[in-house]
Amino acid sequence: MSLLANRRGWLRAGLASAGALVLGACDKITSDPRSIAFLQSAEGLTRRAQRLVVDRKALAREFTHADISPDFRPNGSIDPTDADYVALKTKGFSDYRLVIDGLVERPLSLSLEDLRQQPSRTQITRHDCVEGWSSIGKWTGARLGPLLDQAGLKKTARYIVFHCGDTLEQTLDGSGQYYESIDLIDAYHPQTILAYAMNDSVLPVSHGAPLRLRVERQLGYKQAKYIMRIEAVEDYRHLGRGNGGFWEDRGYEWYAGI
Ligand SMILES: Nc1nc2c(c(=O)[nH]1)N[C@H]1C(S)=C(S)[C@@H](COP(=O)(O)O)O[C@H]1N2
Ligand SMILES: [Mo]
Repeated sequence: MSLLANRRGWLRAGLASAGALVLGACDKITSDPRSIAFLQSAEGLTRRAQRLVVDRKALAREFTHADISPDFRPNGSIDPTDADYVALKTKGFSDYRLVIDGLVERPLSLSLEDLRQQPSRTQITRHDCVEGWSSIGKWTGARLGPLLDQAGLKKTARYIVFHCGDTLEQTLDGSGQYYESIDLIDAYHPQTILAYAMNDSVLPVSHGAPLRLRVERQLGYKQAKYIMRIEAVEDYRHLGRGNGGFWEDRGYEWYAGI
């Protein structure tokens, strides 16, 4: 089993007991051999899982302008043919509204201009696709955390779901529409943004116009493009085929940490 898969196992174990988690109460575990026995104890397991969750607040590496890939590869949907999306695109996305609803006190409906007025962040990061390629790009967008605070998450909200405008696979039951979900740790991570610009230009259609997610501590398939609606939920099992995302419904891990 790969180190990454193992890490995810640990993390799952940690999240399963998330009710008992106190973020920030992170004890250092050294490479002292005496701590190995501790690690294997039940308490050690909890501490280690907890530490990995705390580590999730760390920033993803950022790069310089010189590192930007001249040919950032577009992948998956690159020009959606869904009628609603085509209608928006034809009008230059002037009718676009991002809806933020679900378990929130104040549902929001935001135009692109509204989104550009929000607290923003720019970052140059590496995108890693599970297919085995990486590209470095510069992203600018509205930080997700402050937007969720404006909407006011209800106490029962545990996940943030991104409903996309593209159907990646034609299925009879509609389960081929792209969607993704993240937890609140990633939603409030400072590098988690709703990007409307890429490499200092308006986000192109191939990369998810008018709005796409950048959640920099995770793999490519979590980076939802063509975001139409953001929904706060308690659980995601009622969506798609129940696993929290288009690719998760086809066998990929829900937590795709890097
Ligand atoms: N809506 C939507 N989002 C998506 C996809 C997609 O097909 N549709 N593909 C995913 C995958 S597998 C990757 S690697 C990245 C590709 O982003 P890019 O086109 O900007 O390279 O988008 C992700 N987000
Ligand atoms: Mo990907």
